[in-house]
Amino acid sequence: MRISDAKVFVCCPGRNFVTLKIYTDSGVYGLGDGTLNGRELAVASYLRDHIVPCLIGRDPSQIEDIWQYLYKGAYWRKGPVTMTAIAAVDVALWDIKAKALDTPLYNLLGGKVRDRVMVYGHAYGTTIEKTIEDVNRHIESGYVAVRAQSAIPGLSSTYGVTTARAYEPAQKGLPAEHSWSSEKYLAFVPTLFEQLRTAVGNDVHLLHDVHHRLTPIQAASLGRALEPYRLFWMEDATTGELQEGFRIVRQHTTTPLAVGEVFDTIWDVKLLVTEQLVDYLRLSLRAGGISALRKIASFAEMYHVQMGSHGASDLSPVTMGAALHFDSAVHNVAIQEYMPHSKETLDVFPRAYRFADGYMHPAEAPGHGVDFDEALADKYPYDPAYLPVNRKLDGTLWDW
Ligand code: EZ4
Ligand code: CO
Repeated sequence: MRISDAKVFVCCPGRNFVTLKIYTDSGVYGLGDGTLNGRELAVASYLRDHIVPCLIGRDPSQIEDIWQYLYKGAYWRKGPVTMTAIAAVDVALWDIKAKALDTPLYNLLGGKVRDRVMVYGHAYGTTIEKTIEDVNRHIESGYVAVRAQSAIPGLSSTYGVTTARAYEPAQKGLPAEHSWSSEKYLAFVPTLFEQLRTAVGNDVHLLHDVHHRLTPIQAASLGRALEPYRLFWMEDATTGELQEGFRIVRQHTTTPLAVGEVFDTIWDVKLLVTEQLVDYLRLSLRAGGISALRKIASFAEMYHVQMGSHGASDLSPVTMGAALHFDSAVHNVAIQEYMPHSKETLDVFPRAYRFADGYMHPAEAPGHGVDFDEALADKYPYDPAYLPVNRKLDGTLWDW
């Protein structure tokens, strides 16, 4: 079998997605997701202009060799654009191999180690009361794990909180500006979780995302203050570029720590894993695809670190569909983030995975089980949108 062609599609069924379709001379095709929220066209060009010409004529069964060829062969390694583009190719090739062998993708990864994949949903509210109501709504619809974010009193906007029915991190047009105060945030969040834990009891996993907005010592202090409420994890408590920063957080708190949705390679987690500074890695298939994430998971497994992949709705259903095969087959996967896609998005990506009672079930169809309706996608042209930036109250650009 040979790769005969590959095409890149950019569409916006409610939000922007980049989709790679690899065709073979046997008629089997594979689909990969090349979406990098807010930087979509950079990946589309990387794929179209630099990768697709190198793929034509190759044997699609040689997934590892093609991965190495694209990673090492570029000379310029790592980085979100490169790794997202490699991920799109890698996932499409795994899809082709599983379809060619007429089996669900999880079978090629060692087979199922669990019946279903625990997911966590996103609850949010403009007040503590509304946040508790939203967490309860999630519990009523079956979720066993819920992330809770609440507007911070005294701040005009908070990332992760909206009054809209569905939360979308990117906004049309140029980047919005949010305001930030670590002091107001630190004074508020323990009260949120105190009331939340009292309201929902002990049977549900509660999670929280700090979005990298605290310094290591502030993160340490928040982790300690949240200990009585027994979080499943505190996510992105501080920025991850300096892996040593997590030593400070870890030294001071037993609240479990998760990090990594913005990481691209195994190198980004080396110290975090070998020093056991975090409990969960949040890299998604965007970080180099199934071939890369398997290695990261095996490395983490040696150090009692588990996986809990990023699963926001700005990754396309192709990533979710493929991730569920990875999640079903990899032993040290603990949980998967799940932000449901809009109806417009789901119509463009017919799929065979499903959500039931707080858990996701991978497709049982051959491949990863997610398809792409090109004609429908054509009706939704690219529409620029950006993630917001975040400034402290004095105007200093801050982390998020
Ligand atoms: O901010 O996917 O844990 N989930 C998150 C997401 C990310 C977005 C960025 O594109 O933090 O909402
Ligand atoms: Co996050």
